[in-house]
This record gives sequence, C-alpha cells and structure tokens, in this order.
Amino acid sequence: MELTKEELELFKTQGYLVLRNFADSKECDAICDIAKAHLKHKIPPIETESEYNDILDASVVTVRRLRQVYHRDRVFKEWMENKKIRPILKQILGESPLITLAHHNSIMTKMPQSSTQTSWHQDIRYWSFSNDQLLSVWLALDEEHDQNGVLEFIPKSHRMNYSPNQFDQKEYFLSDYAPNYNLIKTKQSTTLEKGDVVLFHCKLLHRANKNSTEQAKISFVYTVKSASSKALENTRSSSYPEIHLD
Ligand SMILES: O=C(O)CCC(=O)C(=O)O
Repeated sequence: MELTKEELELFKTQGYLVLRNFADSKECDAICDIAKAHLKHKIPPIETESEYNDILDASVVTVRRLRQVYHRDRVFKEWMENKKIRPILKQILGESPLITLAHHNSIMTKMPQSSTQTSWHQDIRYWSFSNDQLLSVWLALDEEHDQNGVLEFIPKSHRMNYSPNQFDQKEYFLSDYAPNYNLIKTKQSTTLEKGDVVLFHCKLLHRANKNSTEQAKISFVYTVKSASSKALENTRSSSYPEIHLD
C-alpha cells in the first residue's frame, strides 16, 4: 500500500496524516488483550501519571504507558514490523525506515478518571538525533474522542521556528502565553476509530485530553527514522537498538 501524491503532500505540509481503517479489528483486539494483561499487572518498564504531574500522589500507581513493548510480546513486535506500512514510511522518509526502540516504543493509555491531559509538546524535545527525519505511528485500539483523550495536532507546526519563551521549563508549549494563542487556535482534534493509524512528525505540536469516561483508552505508538538520522552518542536515543525495516 502506498500514499497518493496528495496524501504524501498532506503529510509534508500538515505534519500528520490519518490512515483510516488501516489495521483489522482482530489484530487490534489481539494487541489490546496482551496490553491489558501487562497493564493489569503493571509489568515494568512503565511510566506513571505521577511522574508527569507533580501534584499527584506518587504512592498511587496509575500507568500512563507501558514502555519497551517491542520485546514484551510477539504480537507487539509483529505490529511494529508489519509489512503493509513500510512502503508508506519509506515514501515519507525517502528511504527504508528503522524503528528506534529508545522512544515511543509504547502502549499509551489514558485510564478512566485518574488520567491527566497531555500538554502541548513536540516529541523531539527529549530526543537526540542528527536531524528531524523521525515520525511516530499511532494505532487506535478502540475509539478515541473528545471524552476519552482525543489527540490534537497543530497543523504545520513542525515547520515553524519558535523562541524559547514559548515553552516552559519542561519544554511544553505554553497554552497561557498570549503569543501562542493564535497558533493554538488552529488545532485539529483527531477523532479515531479502532484500527485507524495516525502518522505524525516528531516536531509537530500535539496534546491529548484527559479521559473522563469509565473505560481505559489504549493506543499503540512507535517511532521510525531514516538511516540519515543518527542517534547522538551517549544519549538515551543511542542507548537502545534500532531495527531495520527493509
Ligand atoms: O497522552 C497521550 O495520549 C499522548 C501522548 C503523547 O503525545 C506523548 O507522550 O508524546
């Protein structure tokens, strides 16, 4: 499967692209079942809500993401190495992609009630690569909408230049800073159905709502890069293997 010229252009200009109904329902269920078992038992490595939010009680462990999923289960590995998406990733990157296991090699969750919103950010803020030829592949394992933590993107924000005072100390893009208002107004909410995939550029500003429903929102996200994008030595980005996808 390949993108049309228009779709490729859309990714390049907007910084993201939704591939509707990309994964089949059975595949989503298989991934989701394993994810739920790992979530239930809080199998490490995990990240918790309190690591993101200073005001939360650190003794209450709400999983925000399961990390390092590639090696957790064959079902996860197979999704990350699935052949159907490779030509698309190759079109976008201009060469065969590699998976970086260092980042976004995760099951991402928004747990019922107890999760918090994710503030505006660019994924690359904590990543260390020689260029920005990286994108993430987000798979909705069920519906994602306003009430359970919908993803929001600011189109074209991956190509903009920013000044440091548009961000806070943790490099979140400030939503209460007047010079940012006009850009934030252009945000697009990305309602997803089970099996939809969103591809988004590592510099694209994005956020997510908290989950106000009674059901967990569970998604899968991994990151690919071009060979020309080298992980810088002695950083987290270079401390995990990369997987070649031919
Ligand atoms: O919280 C979410 O669902 C989005 C997570 C996210 O954007 C990230 O961790 O980069």
